[in-house]
Amino acid sequence: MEEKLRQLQVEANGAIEAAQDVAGLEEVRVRYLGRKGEIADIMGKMKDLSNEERPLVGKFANQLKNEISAKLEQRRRTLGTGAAETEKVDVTLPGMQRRLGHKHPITQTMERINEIFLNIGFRILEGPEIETEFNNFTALNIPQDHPSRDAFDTFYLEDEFLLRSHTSTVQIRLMQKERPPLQAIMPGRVYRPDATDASHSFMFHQVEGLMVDERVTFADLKGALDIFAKQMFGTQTRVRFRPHFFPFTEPSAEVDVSCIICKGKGCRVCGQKGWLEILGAGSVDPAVFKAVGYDPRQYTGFAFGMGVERIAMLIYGVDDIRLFFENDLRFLRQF
Ligand code: 2NM
Repeated sequence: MEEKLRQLQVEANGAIEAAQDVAGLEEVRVRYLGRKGEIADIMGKMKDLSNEERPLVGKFANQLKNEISAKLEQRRRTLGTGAAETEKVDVTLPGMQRRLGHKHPITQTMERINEIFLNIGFRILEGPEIETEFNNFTALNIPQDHPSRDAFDTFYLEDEFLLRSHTSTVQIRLMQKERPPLQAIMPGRVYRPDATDASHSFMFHQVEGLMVDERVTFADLKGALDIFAKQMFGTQTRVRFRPHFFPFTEPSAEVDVSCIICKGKGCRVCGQKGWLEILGAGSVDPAVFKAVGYDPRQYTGFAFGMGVERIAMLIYGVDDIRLFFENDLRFLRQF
């Protein structure tokens, strides 16, 4: 019986080496190690052996089982990674395409706005989102009883602090720190406790701008915004100023551009008007200059502000502001 086991050892080793694929190896395993295989057969016949012989043959049979198992495993690995059927490298296949990430559409829109103003001499400035009542309201000539100051329109924090409701706060900081000539834009996040719907979000982005020097006029404002509108929305774009009131500018205007969808003919996006409101603007009110310690007889200036989400929605044809903030990649990948 020992002789028979030695013979099996030689046979099994040969069969393992001869196997050409994983299926062939499996056949070898079944033939030698299977429940009705050669080794099981010998184990079954061990009851006929003498008491002296039985443990010796049993030990040898077990060793052989382990040996065959190990050799099968080893061979399976060489077949698996070698020149056999799996994992062949085909160098003629195209490379793996990696999907590149990209900037959020709001970031892209804000950077485009920034770039246009940078090109006509404006600096880009940022400031903190937690601000004082003075910087957010008082210095901007917003009266104590103005509705924008109440808790339905502003997020108040502890003490005198709040979440800024516009980036004009950065303009106040700039004017307190430096003297004219000044030319800067202020991009950033602002916060208002509006109920969320398709066109309102409690957090959105603004770009505001400021120019202050001796003899800056409303004509300079019109020139700057005309350049902006043509570069942002296309060279055929027209700009229209409608009189309005803001506490921080005098005179003030709401600024429309000819509809970027219908070019002014009237469509669903512009509500058949042919114009889209995109900006507020005006000449800086003398009261603002006084609040920051400038002499309003020496300096004049203009300021403007726009909402980045609104512009992105117009450019990309998005009809719900909430889509920008849900982080749904199926939406964001389109931009
Ligand atoms: C707007 C519209 C009009 C504005 C004015 C000032 C400052 F500091 F010069 F007084 N900052 N921002 C302004 C003017 C902002 O946003 C719709």
